[in-house]
Amino acid sequence: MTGRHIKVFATGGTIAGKAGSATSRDYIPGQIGVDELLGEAARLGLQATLVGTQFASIGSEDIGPALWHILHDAISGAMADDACQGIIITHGTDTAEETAFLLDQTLPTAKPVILVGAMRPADAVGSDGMRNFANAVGVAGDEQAAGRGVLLVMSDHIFAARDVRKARTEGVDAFRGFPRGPVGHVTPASLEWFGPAWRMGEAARFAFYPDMPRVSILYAYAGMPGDDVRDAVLSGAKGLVLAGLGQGNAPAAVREALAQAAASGVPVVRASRVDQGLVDREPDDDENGFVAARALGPAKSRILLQLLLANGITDPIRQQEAFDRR
Ligand code: DAS
Repeated sequence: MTGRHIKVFATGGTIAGKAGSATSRDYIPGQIGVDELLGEAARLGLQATLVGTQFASIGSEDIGPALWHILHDAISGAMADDACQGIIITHGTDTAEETAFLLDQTLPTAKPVILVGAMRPADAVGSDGMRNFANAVGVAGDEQAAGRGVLLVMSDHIFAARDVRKARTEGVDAFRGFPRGPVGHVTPASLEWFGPAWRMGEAARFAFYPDMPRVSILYAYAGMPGDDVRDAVLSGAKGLVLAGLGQGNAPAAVREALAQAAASGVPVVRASRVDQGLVDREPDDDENGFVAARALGPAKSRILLQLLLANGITDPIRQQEAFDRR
């Protein structure tokens, strides 16, 4: 292969999964090594030189701080390597949005960093893995992919890390962007951006720390007691994200307990358990010391609050600015 020099960091997931049958419902993620994946890709005649490293062979439900640390170090090294023009991370889809957003906030935007996965294992009929991978190679090798932060490529769509959410449990078209939809469209034969790069030349927004403070997500429900909040604080949460009802609401007892937590120095972010829609600030937030998640869902709100705390940003006004930012 010739063309742009791209590093491929493999972590497992369904894109590397095998069922042992084209029609089986069950499969094991992380069965195909990066060498086999790149061997398959070589047969497609992609215009890129791909160099792979296997960092893990796991489902993304098991990805967390230890692997994030390894990935962050490796990508930082690739960013500093003049010979490398783009980086692809193969990843399970379940937590892809969290890894993408964490890297997005802690890396400069100088080179394309692309996450890619699949909803169907490699040996399933109609498998989406190799097409998604070929698309990711096209995006990672495109100069215009820089300056957009970390991107996720799935089902011919290119999403920005801040927008993207897994919105379906099955089917190849499982991801959505909110508040923006896809920022581009890609096929193995074409690539179209829907607008110019919006983060050109940006430095990392936050320093990466392997050990970040514990932040718990509290999923709100009808009849939720304030004890759910107090239990989380007692068990060591240093910050709380409410996956609230509607626009970040909760029963009065929960709001009271959250206000007490915020007053005692445990910051509280109000997000929503609803898949789409903004959670804006409301008048009580000033009094209660709450932060509104705006367009971020609970999972990414948790990561942003961890980053803020790890970087020593404890003032709710500054925290709100980080949630307001695009
Ligand atoms: N096994 C899940 C994961 O690794 C599903 C997937 O990859 O699509 O996230």
